[in-house]
Amino acid sequence: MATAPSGAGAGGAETACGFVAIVGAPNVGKSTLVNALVGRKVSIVSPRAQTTRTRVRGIFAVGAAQVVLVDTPGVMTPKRMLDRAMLAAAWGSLDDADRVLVVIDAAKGRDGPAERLISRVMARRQPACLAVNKVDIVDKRRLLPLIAQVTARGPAVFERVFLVSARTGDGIEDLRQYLATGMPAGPWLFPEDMSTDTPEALRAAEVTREQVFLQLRDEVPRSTAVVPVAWQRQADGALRIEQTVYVERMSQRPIVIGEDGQRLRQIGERARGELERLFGCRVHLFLTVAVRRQWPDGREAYTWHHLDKP
Ligand SMILES: Nc1nc2c(ncn2[C@@H]2O[C@H](COP(=O)(O)OP(=O)(O)OP(=O)(O)O)[C@@H](O)[C@H]2O)c(=O)[nH]1
Ligand SMILES: [Mg+2]
Repeated sequence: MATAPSGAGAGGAETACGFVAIVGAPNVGKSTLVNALVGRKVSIVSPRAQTTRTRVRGIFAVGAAQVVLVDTPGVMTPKRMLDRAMLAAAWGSLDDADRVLVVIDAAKGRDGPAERLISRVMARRQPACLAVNKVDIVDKRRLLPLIAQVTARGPAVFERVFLVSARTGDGIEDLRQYLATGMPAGPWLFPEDMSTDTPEALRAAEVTREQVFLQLRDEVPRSTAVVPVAWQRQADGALRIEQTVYVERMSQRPIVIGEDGQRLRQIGERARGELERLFGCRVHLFLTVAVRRQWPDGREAYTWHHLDKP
């Protein structure tokens, strides 16, 4: 029988721990779902596709079972080197996974991208389940035909199908319980109070990147990056955080900065508010906007925030 690190596992029961890889097309709500399952925001969310760039782990426990969710970039046809790195991150996550959770958008059903994804997952013959997300935006009368459609290839495709709304929380508890029950016996890999293993400086940079996407939408390319520069705890307990927002072209710099610096101030203000909630202290955030040419095809662009396995 496996032993848990001290504090892990409830009531002395045999502990379990495992990885669940979350895969799906861009924008189906994978990161929102991870946040809903964890109960905290660990992965950033935006209305535009390809928000998640690397694997992001979200951790939760039910009873004696710890579940490590691996949020991944949306699976798409690669066009640039950044895409290929993102794709490798998505598919690579399946190698370590005890279970795969495929996510599709209820409004789209099994469209072309979903179909291709499901075929690839099936070919791997790993235990997989399906979450049909965003059921809140679908007419209830369409749900039954939708289940029939998604399970059309026979019961062997997915062990279970869940209809969920990561936004409203509908169906999330069932999915949590199910994922926890399927974890293999073994010690917990992370401390009980840990909800992600992303280092704080990177989480902070992601919060700013989320604001860039939320406020500028398609005005800046999705390759726009935010990089941590400095991180300092001050004597009064406040955090002093410096970050650089990298855009691809000189012409995009004024878009991020805005007239009289208005846009950048807005981005900084909102990010700061979120960071203060996240870290529970006062935050002083300093943002610089810089241009990095050839970003999308330069390796440097994404290797800096690649997270190693624990
Ligand atoms: N109505 C509704 N919207 C949702 C739901 N889940 C996510 N969304 C929205 O869908 C959009 C994309 O959500 P994300 O969680 O960033 O999607 P993702 O699959 O992680 O996207 P990528 O990281 O780009 O692959 C955001 O605007 C979310 O607010 C849901 O259950 N219902
Ligand atoms: Mg995402």
